[in-house]
Amino acid sequence: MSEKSERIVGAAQADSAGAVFGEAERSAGDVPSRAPSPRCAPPEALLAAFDRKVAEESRIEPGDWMPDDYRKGVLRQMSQHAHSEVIGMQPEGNWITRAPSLHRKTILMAKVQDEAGHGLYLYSAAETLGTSRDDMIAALHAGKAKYASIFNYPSLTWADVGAIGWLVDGAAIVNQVSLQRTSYGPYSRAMVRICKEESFHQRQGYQIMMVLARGSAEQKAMAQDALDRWWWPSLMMFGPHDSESAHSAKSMQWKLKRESNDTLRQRFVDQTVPQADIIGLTVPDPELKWNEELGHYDFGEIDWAEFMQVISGNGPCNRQRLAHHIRAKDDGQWVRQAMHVFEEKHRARRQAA
Ligand code: FAQ
Repeated sequence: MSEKSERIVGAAQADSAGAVFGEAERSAGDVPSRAPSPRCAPPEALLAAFDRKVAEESRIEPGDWMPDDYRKGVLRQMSQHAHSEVIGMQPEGNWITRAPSLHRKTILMAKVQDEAGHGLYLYSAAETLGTSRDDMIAALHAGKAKYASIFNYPSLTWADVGAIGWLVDGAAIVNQVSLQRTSYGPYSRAMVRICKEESFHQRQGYQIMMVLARGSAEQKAMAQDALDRWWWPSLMMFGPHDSESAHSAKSMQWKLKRESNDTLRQRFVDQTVPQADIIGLTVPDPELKWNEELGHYDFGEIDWAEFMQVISGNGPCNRQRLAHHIRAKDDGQWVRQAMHVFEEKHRARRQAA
């Protein structure tokens, strides 16, 4: 653990989660218990207290005792989530200079900035677990930490910006609404705010698609082509089938995950297919069919070989996405240095006064 990480663990343990997101971020029913953890209690008692908190739907807070595997599990998921938000800026960022009007450009810029903000909340929330943002980013750059597979597909046309908002943000919300009840306090509070913004993102994407679908034959074809290319990768966002999901059993037991990959994927399909119908677009799945008995859509099998390729670093844009992130970090190094020097200068002045 780096010196900076150790400082962060110390701060997180000594301080409350309110210091991470501020008191204003908490809802009335979401106030963490501030009773100090009985750190000198025997391990079985600590584990029993942790299990009880999880069972009674209390949030686990940064200063609370938690099993090491839980800490690692939350950190893995939160850091991957943070990386997804930030890498996810690239496909849409690609269209900021080419948006079809000033109005669309300002909306898209605000949306992409929101994603940066989501990354920042999540990195801050993850830092409460005793690692630094620098360490998390180093793991991303070394290929040790993943980010959502969807962002390794190219955004080829303006309709792709619509499809990303409609489908990718749409899938993200379905997942994140359930994560508002995740057991780790800072993560669940970050999700409340993020969901509000993602919901706006989803609508703006759908509205782009609606306008294109109502437009000329060429515009409608562009919208259909975007749906054709983004549909299956959106379904992959929910991860492997429950039967193949390495982390689900533990994560569900800890209430880190509240609903399974397949349950969330089905919910996304059920809510999105009627939206496609309304704007006259066709979901590219010949096996898609309403199942009256189950009250759900049946749908075709995902290409899992493609999914595995993408999450192993071999998707269409994996290398480009990481190279861009590394370049942007290097290019911003002088800004971070200048900020540290400025901070030091002011601290020295305050101390001298
Ligand atoms: N892509 O055992 P499971 C957004 C990996 S935010 C890449 O089922 P788990 C906003 C998984 O990490 C989108 N890797 O894993 C936005 C694990 O590998 P590991 C991000 C994936 O964690 C919109 C292995 O496969 N949202 O889009 C994927 O229980 C527009 C085994 O899988 C979140 O991160 C995948 N799709 O379930 C931004 C939500 N699926 O770690 C910009 C939080 C699985 O052992 C523009 N995360 N893997 O090396 C979660 O809910 C979960 O982590 C899942 C995966 C559901 C993603």
